Amino acid sequence: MVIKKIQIGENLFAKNDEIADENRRIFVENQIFSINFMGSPGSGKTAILEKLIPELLKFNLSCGIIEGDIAGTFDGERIGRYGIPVVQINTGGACHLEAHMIRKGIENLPLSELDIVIVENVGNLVCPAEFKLGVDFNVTVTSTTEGEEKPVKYPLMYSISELILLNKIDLLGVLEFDIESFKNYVRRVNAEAEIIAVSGKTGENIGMLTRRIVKEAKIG
Ligand SMILES: Nc1nc2c(ncn2[C@@H]2O[C@H](COP(=O)(O)OP(=O)(O)O)[C@@H](O)[C@H]2O)c(=O)[nH]1
Ligand SMILES: [Mg+2]
Repeated sequence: MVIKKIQIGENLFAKNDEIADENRRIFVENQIFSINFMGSPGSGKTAILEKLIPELLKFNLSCGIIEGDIAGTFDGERIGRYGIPVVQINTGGACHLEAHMIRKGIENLPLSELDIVIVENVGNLVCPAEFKLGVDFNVTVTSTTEGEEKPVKYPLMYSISELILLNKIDLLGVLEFDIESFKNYVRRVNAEAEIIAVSGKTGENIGMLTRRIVKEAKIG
């Protein structure tokens, strides 16, 4: 019997990378700075975007958002209230966005009018990190309620991120979460990434996050 071996994983990633490279070219051609927000469900990705978007608008940077969820339009509706273009993508079961889904998002955004495109990936601490999307900048959103050690338990996402946001710092008083210990765990998997502690509820340090994004957007 002849056995035919098919490397599904490799093919899948190669095709994805090809589309991701094309996405990147489209972003560059349109002079758009593109960001991918990743993190667990409930870490506060949408809440941070809700605080960040008005701040970016104050810098006259126009934003478009691609919302990724397995199902539903909750987050698209939350972001839509800010009067900016939003595309909601439902993966129908997949735990992550892939490059071809971002392409669909891009096709449905007014790219020539935008300076920044922010993707909110499907809430998951593993899968989204495995699929390149073709963006400039990866952000992991993690929150104080998740525990300090998550960077070493789920290293890939933290290791590919340029920026790590520690969210829900307004809850520090009621949690046993040690920020220094969290930063040390991050350093074990990523020596370079900047870490900014924020609150998507009170808006604490969203100014710092905004300045970092504005700086990157101007360079990029
Ligand atoms: N106390 C507190 N709650 C937050 C903060 N950020 C988000 N939340 C809450 O956490 C829950 C999940 O937030 P959401 O933005 O939907 O998270 P996502 O799934 O990562 O997009 C919601 O109930 C938010 O109100 C924060 O900084 N502090
Ligand atoms: Mg969300």
